[in-house]
Amino acid sequence: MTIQWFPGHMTKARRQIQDKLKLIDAVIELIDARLPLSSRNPMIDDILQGKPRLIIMNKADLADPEVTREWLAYFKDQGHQALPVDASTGTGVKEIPNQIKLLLKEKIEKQLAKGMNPRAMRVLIVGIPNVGKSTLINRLAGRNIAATGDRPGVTKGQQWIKVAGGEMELLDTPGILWPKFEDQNVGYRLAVTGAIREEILNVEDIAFFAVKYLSKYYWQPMSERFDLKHQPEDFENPDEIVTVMEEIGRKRGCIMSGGRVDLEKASKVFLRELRAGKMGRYSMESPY
Ligand SMILES: Nc1nc2c(ncn2[C@@H]2O[C@H](COP(=O)(O)OP(=O)(O)OP(=O)(O)O)[C@@H](O)[C@H]2O)c(=O)[nH]1
Ligand SMILES: [Mg+2]
Repeated sequence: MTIQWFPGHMTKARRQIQDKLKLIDAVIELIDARLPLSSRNPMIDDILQGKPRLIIMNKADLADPEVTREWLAYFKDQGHQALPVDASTGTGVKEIPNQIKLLLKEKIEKQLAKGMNPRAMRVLIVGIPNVGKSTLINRLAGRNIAATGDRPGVTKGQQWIKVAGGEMELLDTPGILWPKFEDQNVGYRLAVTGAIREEILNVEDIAFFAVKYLSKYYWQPMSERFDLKHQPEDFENPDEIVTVMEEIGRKRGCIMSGGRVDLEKASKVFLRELRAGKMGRYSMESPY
């Protein structure tokens, strides 16, 4: 993921999706279940121009299931259909064609009433980089079509992929959207989950952000993992958060000559373990 979102790129990405909208019946908007706000495009409603849309909370296997349930209720309240999915193993994927059918119920019924045979539902997958678009396409297709970890934003000739026994057709190239980055916290959340390259932000800052968040909301799994003794009392006090980071560093042997904790190393170790799921499932945004 090396894409830089300059205004020109955004306009191009937007135009590419809007060109494709003419060809399709419905959109699958992929978001990261751990970050349902930060992993969404800020202009998505505007870009999709009222196309029927299914929201898929992907990587649900990594998210806190309780928070995911809250989000599902939230989206329902907003009048959106949403579905938790783990595209990497396929959990929830079978439900997708049914959900799309529900979205297009009226259209399909009209075709039937006219004595027409409903044609395959044509669907476009959209989402920000690294959210799992290629993985989902491959999962739905039951074979490897889209390269995962592929370079985003490269459009080739358009192809339809038949899925769900021919009931549904997917465009083989997903629509790439940009996240909202005016808000620095959005950048940190995306970096914590590994959705954007670490090099863009300072690794100690990313780890600080994560340790602060986990100290507040997921202290138990984090303290168990690193055998931490003292939960911060004031989460807004940076010294208390850095103290936790130092304790983590000591537990992992990240010590410099002179006995001081190597915070950069500690940060890298911590983030690696977090992303590998060693502290269990977590969500970084909740709707309420
Ligand atoms: N744990 C978990 N990992 C997933 C899931 N879906 C995708 N991944 C992983 O997330 C990473 C990115 O997946 P891709 O399918 O390449 O994402 P993409 O949206 O196509 O990314 P770009 O092509 O860069 O825009 C890969 O390492 C996948 O294995 C999921 O549901 N759960
Ligand atoms: Mg891809």
